Amino acid sequence: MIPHLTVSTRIIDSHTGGEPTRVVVSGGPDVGDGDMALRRNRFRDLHDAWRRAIVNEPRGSDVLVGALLCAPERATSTCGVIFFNNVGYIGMCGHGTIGLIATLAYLGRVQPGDHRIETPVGTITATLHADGTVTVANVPAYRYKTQVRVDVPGRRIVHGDVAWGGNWFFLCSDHGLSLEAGRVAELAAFASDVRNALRQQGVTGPGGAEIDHIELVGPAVDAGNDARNFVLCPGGAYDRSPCGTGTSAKLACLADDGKLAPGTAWRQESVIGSVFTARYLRPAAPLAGAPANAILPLIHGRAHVTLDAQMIFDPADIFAWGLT
Ligand code: PYC
Repeated sequence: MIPHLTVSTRIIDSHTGGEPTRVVVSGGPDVGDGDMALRRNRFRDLHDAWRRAIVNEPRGSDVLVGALLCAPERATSTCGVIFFNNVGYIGMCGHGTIGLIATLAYLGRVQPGDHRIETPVGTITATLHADGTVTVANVPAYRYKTQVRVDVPGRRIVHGDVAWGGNWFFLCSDHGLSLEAGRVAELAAFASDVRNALRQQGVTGPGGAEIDHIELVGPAVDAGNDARNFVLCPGGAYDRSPCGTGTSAKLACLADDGKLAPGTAWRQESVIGSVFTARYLRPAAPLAGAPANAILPLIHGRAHVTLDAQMIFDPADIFAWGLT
């Protein structure tokens, strides 16, 4: 028999509206204690090979979002989580949180009800409903800049809003493209050019924060929905789901423009036609650390578990720790 070094790392995959999440439920890197931002930094600085081993080829793919399940810092939280992808770490992940709760429900570790989850960008609440769907009360979202003009070399001049929904987004509707599943390569190439133009032209979030998600916005295909999006993720893959943090950013822009009232449902369709139903609340009092126009987004969707597996590290496999 070929000798295997098995590190007993258990991973559970799910998908949320077509977008996969791989939760490391045990045997992952030891990122110590402290808040999730601190643990994320340790993960990044000391254990980045684990990220590649978990989500990159040959075990994973560019599309996978990884989630390291952590013990919470506070007794009032169900757990902590650090989200990562093929190129690095992301602050929050809406589809990933829905996948995480579906995973914990599959393991019998959570029951219907509210669950506080610590993330590197703040504590959120995920509500597991009796029918298996999940509502994520995300971190506060807000629009930072309105209709910024960007000259995309070789393409066109576009305008977009810079908004925070747990990650930084540039939301652009004058892209001139049709948001169809059959055109994702064209959409990704365009969105990637927009992201490069933002970098070159110094368009950032506050304090120079990189805008690493590009959201192309367009009309819904299904008449029952409100809008469709195409979201380019930091590593070049596109989000198969409507993107929970991107939908939160969209809600912040709609709220600022007076185009959506608090509590009103917004059905956000992804480029492959999967849907999140979103709403927002206005905070009753100013939120610490958030601007006056911040809103509280609620994202509702469903994930399905697809795989329960153990990672195997073969000492003879030069790619056991993933491709860079
Ligand atoms: O659902 O927030 C999200 C997300 C971010 C990146 C991929 N999905």
